[in-house]
Amino acid sequence: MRILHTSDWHIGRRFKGVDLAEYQRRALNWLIDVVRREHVDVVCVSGDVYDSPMPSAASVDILDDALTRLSSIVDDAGRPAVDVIVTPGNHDSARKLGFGAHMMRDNVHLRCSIDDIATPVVVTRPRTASPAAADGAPGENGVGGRRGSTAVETLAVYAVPYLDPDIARPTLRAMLTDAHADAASILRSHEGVMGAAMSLIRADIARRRASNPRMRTVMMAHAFVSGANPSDSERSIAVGGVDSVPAAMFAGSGLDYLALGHLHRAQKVTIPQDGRGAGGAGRTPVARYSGSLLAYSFSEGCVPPREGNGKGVVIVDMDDNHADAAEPSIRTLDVESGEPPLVQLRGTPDELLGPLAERHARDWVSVTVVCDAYPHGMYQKIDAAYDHALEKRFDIRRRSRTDGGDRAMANLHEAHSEIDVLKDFVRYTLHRDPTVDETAVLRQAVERTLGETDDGPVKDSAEKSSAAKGSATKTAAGKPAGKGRD
Ligand SMILES: [Mn+2]
Repeated sequence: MRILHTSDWHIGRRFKGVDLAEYQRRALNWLIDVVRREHVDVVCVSGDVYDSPMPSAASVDILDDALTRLSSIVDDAGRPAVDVIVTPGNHDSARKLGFGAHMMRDNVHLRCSIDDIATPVVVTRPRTASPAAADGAPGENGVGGRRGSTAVETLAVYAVPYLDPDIARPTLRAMLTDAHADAASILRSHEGVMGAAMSLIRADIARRRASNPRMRTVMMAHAFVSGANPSDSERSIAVGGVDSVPAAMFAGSGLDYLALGHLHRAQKVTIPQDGRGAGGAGRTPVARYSGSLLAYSFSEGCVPPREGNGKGVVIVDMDDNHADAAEPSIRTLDVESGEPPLVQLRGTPDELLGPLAERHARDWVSVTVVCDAYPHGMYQKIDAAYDHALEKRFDIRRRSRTDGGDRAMANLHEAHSEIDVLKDFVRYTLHRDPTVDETAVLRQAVERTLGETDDGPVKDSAEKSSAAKGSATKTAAGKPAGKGRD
């Protein structure tokens, strides 16, 4: 059985104002080609399909097109060759992504409901590797099965949508109660709800393996498994300050492969053996994050920079010729999205406008200018030197060491007026007092800003400001010594 594991498509995502739809379309075209070329049996999309719970019409079109084409791939006999399994992530609306799930083609599985987590998608295929093994246990005639063939291998895919602790807890509690398991102890945490899900899934795996010891298992989950390495483009899912589930939870679960989504960097996750692994059904899975389809933050650029930013999908091969199953074999393939290299550049104005600009003129760059003082016209020069300077920053260094270490940018306690704060800021950044001209500009800006506030036409604000004056008067009256004494 060949599985393609991918996640975090984030269809509809923009990057620093750039629409990524074109690159997402190219990446999915490539993915569909891979599925066809590599004779993939099952495609697992582990969450964050869309970037938003309210995807645009254009985003819905992209997913519709991908699912239609994937599910239309046929084998030599003209039968559907691919099962596509999709689960929602923390960016998706499970309800909306799951719309029409029951009416989809038999080989399209939108698994968006918590009720289904312990009911796997069962995929069967004719056994290919070893014809001699055909005397084994007949596989279940599940979805996508080849009817009439008893020489089948069976894969059970548990599809776990992103489990929000507050939303998932009541449902999981009811499911555990139905299963006569301990339902009282689900903590309000990712560990709590994933632990509950795992206890239901473990029990189901053990039950199915009892009748079909050769059955292979995959679990899709959208979660932050502790020990893994995040990037800058995942949205935090912390609850009570904790955002992760311990990797040890999956030890001895009976799973063969854990297809993770959520973290955008592709990586293997080590599941520690904790002793629970002993016993027939209790194998410990190989676990991986496939990573996102495209790079969605500068922190995901690769070294050396290259098109597609090293994003990949995972190809997992498992045969079931032995009940004492070997570890699945894993390959990763680079996504061909055409996404330009994402590059973070840092240097002096000369470096940035010289050699670095030559090398990275067409890349998508984040530029940090290191200098003593704000160089005149630098924004425009950067834009002239680079086609896509998507981020521009300045790291202004102090000119002399006698300036006094960690001087504050502005001292709000001692400032008497807005202009004092601005003058402090000029001293902090340029290490000198503002000139007369500069002071005039600053004063003008302050007056204009204050004027705009005062001109506010709303009666409310007049009342508020008089109320504020009132309280200020009271405070002053209460502290006749005035400011500076407390
Ligand atoms: Mn994501």
